[in-house]
Amino acid sequence: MFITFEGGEGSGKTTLIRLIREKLGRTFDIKTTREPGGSKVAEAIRDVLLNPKYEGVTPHAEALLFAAARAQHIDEVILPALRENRIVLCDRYIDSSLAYQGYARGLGFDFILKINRYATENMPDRTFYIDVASEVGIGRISQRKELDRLDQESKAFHHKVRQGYHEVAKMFPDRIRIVDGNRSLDDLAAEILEKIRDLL
Ligand code: Z5A
Repeated sequence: MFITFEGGEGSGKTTLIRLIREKLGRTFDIKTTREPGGSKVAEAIRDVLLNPKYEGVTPHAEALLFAAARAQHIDEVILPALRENRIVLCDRYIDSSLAYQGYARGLGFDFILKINRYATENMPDRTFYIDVASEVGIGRISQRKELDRLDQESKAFHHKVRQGYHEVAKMFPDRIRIVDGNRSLDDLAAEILEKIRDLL
């Protein structure tokens, strides 16, 4: 079972994955991972993508680098874990590329789907999109960490990302579940856990 978590910055994905892992890990063998990154090579690509010192990355290069990191991550980490019958919980995957590069950057969904077809043919079994207003999410993380190159984008960009996710959810209604992120993390984890248990 390959499950992904999507959302804007500060939507709570990282914390939710940790909470769900704690609970599900009592019964199942869980592998948690993230994008961009998850393996040595993909983490190196992550640095190029997110470190503000690489401010000249063009939109097309950005989209291709995310896809390259994904190609490495899926072959090296996700597929081996699935072959061992582990449940993979992944923080972001292809829907991030659709919402950020396809929609907010304006490269288009077709372009993103096309380049990602070279990266992987594997789609998640289920995706939870944690929906919160972009100002809420950015407000949460700005107190916590140094903002990376994409965090530093304009408010308008982050607002578009959210709109993009809603368009992506319409494209994949069987796979993507929209979860209202304006609740406590414990409530959110309980709801998602119940949905995962139904699936299992
Ligand atoms: N990106 C892309 O453009 N294209 C792609 O294909 C891919 C990624 C794969 C990765 O950033 C960046 O790459 C990301 C998209 C882009 N860019 N931006 N901007 P990252 O991995 O560094 O960060 P992130 O994925 O955006 O996650 P995050 O900022 O760390 O947030 P989070 O994981 O969703 O949330 P969290 O760490 O669990 O929570 C953040 C804080 O909010 C924390 O203090 C929590 O306690 C608090 N929080 C969260 N939810 C709640 C609720 N419900 N109540 C109260 N407090 C909460």
